[in-house]
Amino acid sequence: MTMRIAILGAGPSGLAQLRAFESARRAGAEVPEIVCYEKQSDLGGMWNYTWRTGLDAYGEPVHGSMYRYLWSNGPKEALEFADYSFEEHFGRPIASYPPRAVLRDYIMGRIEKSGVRDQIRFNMAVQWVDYSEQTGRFTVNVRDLKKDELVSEEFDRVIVATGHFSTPNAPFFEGLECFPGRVLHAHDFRDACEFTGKDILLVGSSYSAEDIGTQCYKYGAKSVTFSYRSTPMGHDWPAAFDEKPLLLRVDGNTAHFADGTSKEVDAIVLCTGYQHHFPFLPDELSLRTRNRLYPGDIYKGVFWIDNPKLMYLGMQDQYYTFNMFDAQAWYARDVILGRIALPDASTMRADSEAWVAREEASQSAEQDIDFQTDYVRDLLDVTDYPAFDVEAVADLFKQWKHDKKDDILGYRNCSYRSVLTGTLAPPHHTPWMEAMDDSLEAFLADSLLEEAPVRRIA
Ligand code: FAD
Ligand code: NA7
Repeated sequence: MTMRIAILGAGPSGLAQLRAFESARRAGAEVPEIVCYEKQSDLGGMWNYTWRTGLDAYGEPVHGSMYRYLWSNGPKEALEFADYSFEEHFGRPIASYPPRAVLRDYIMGRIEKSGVRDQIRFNMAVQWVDYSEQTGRFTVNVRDLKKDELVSEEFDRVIVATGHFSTPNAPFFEGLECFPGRVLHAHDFRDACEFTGKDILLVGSSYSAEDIGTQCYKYGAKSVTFSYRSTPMGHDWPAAFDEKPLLLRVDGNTAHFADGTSKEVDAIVLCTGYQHHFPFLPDELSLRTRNRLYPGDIYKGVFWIDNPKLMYLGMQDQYYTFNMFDAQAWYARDVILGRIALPDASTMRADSEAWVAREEASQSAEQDIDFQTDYVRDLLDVTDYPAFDVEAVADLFKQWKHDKKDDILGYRNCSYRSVLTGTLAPPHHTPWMEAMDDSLEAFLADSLLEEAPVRRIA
């Protein structure tokens, strides 16, 4: 009987897995039967924008956390698929920090080219996964949202690719329940224009706080106050920005901070991160972790050690994204195809613990980047994923960190060199702070015609 594989989710990670098998099939391998379940009506995962918040049209939790006017927060050269360059997709070089619609188009392009769309069942929300010790197989129970019907199928392997930036971590602060303005989590943030002319408070000091705060400023917020728990971002902020220690309580419109200071604010955005949340998995199969570079209990960052027939993709905190998901997917594929043998459980656990210990010893962002680079390299070395210079990508990330430090509102105007094609990205025709239209058409218009100076060359 042909082996059957279920992929849960058709975001960049699930798509990487489909693409990995397709490339083996085209090279002549016999591949298993694959079914990818996706609860949205299209592929692309987080890169699909939805205006909805809360529940979707079928009563399922809305997956999307992306918002209007979102531009890539890292250089596109650092996430480029090694088997499909940006130049191949767009037919010419494009600037380094594209808006969401452009990255979505790129993700779509590779999938349309590889012809795997018919393996995805859309509007199918995975409800529950069981593993039977007797049969050695999984039963995957899925709600067909359009028909409002529960269907069950059996599989030999399950690959969880449902993402982990969708279920809010939303702490409580005294007085929030009586705050007279809007209180929302970053997951529900959609449009910065809502906060034009307002004083806003963002709790958190990581990517969401930084990006939502700068974006609200770009679209006219009067002031932006960040509240950090551990460390401030420490950028050279313009006068409208302020960084305060942890929020202690809210009294009417007044936010009180741990240093005894206070500030009147109109709205509060909790940029306090996300939970790894797998309501469709039993306890014994469920990954429990905070957002970190190397979650424990999974070998090679992929295989559930207690039952490696279950795999997870993309569960790490991410410098690397699309190409790391590819590296994981190619490795998972080769284990499934019997090309790579897994060691016994104690060896897998010892290996995973050594990575976790190394992550914990890391003391800087540069060391974190080197750590994830080594992880990606470790996976790439044993598969036929097209070779690319991961160490050069690490240099791009380090350059990006410096560029952000130099100019938090201007780093997206920088250009970087593709490690695949060697092409230095052209500058965008409009500086990011002035680029109000985030459509694909606006981004691509004239992008080759303007000869603005390149501010930095990686
Ligand atoms: P996702 O993209 O989240 O896809 C998971 C898929 O699983 C979704 O399609 C979802 O509908 C589906 N799913 C979930 N539950 C079920 C279920 N029960 N049944 C069926 N299907 C299900 N990365 C970058 O590289 N650059 C950026 O600029 C960037 N910006 C970001 C900004 C925001 C606000 C966020 C939240 C993330 C950002 N990321 C960025 C990271 C982003 O998460 C990854 O690029 C990528 O989308 C992760 O892919 P994934 O497939 O692992 O997860
Ligand atoms: P992250 O990167 O996981 O960061 C979460 C932030 O929230 C971080 O600054 C945390 O502070 C802070 N946090 C978490 N819990 C609390 C509480 N209880 N009180 C105060 N502050 C808290 O999530 P992001 O949403 O920023 O980024 C996730 C992805 O979305 C990322 O890939 C982006 O590209 C978009 P800490 O530093 O731990 O003290």
